[in-house]
Amino acid sequence: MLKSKFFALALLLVSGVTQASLIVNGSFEDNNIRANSYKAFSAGTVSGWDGTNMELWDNFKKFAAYDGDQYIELNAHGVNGAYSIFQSITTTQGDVYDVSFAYAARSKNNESFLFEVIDGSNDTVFSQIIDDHTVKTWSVFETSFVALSDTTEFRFTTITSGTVGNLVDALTVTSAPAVLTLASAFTTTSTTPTLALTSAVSVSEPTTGVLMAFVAGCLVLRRKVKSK
Ligand SMILES: [Ca+2]
Ligand SMILES: [Ca+2]
Ligand SMILES: [Ca+2]
Repeated sequence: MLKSKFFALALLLVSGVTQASLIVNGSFEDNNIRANSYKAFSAGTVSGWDGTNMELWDNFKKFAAYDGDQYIELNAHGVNGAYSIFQSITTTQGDVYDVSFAYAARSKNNESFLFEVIDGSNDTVFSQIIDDHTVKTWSVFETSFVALSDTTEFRFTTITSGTVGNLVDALTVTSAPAVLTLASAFTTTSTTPTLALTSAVSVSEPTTGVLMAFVAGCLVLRRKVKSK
C-alpha cells in the first residue's frame, strides 16, 4: 500500500524485446568453409570486415563455435605480427548501444587483444584489453556505450604476437532496449501507474535524474563467463 507522503517515483523497466544486431557477419558464418577446417583470408575479403588478414575456423581442432559453426582466430595467417580487424556501422548520436562478443584462448590463457569502440572522428569511445581468456572455453564480454557520432567502428587488435591465439565469435551490437517509464506513478492521488514508452534520451522531469543513473549504469562494465 502506498503511503500518502511517498515521493513521486519513476520506475524504469527494460523491455524484453530482442533487437537485431547491427553488425554484418558478426558470427563469421558468411564465408562458408568446410567443417572441421580453417582457412586464411586476405585483408578485406571476409564479408562485413576490413583490416588485416583473417583466419576463419569451422569447429576446428574439436573446438565448437560459440554461435553457429565458425569463428575467427584473430592472430591470423600471413603476417607474423599485429592483426587488426574492424567494422563500422551507422549509429545515432546520443543513443545507447549494447555490445557483446565471445572469446577464448587457443593454446595459452595469457593470450590477449584490445577491443575498441571508435567514433567518426577517430576518438576512442570505449576500449578494453581482453586478457582473461581460458583455453578452448568461451567467455562473453558485454558492455554498453553512448554513440558520439553517426558512425561507430568496432575494432579488435592483437596484443599477443605471432599467428596463434585469440579466438573470437559472435560480435553483436544492438540498439539498447526501449525504456518503459512509470513517470510520477506513485503520488498521493494516484495508485494507477501510467505506462509511457520513451527513448532513454528524451525524457522530461522528474525522471531525468533516474534516467541519468540508468545510463550511467549502462556504462558500467558488465561481464559474465559462459562455458559451452
Ligand atoms: Ca560463429
Ligand atoms: Ca562452414
Ligand atoms: Ca593463426
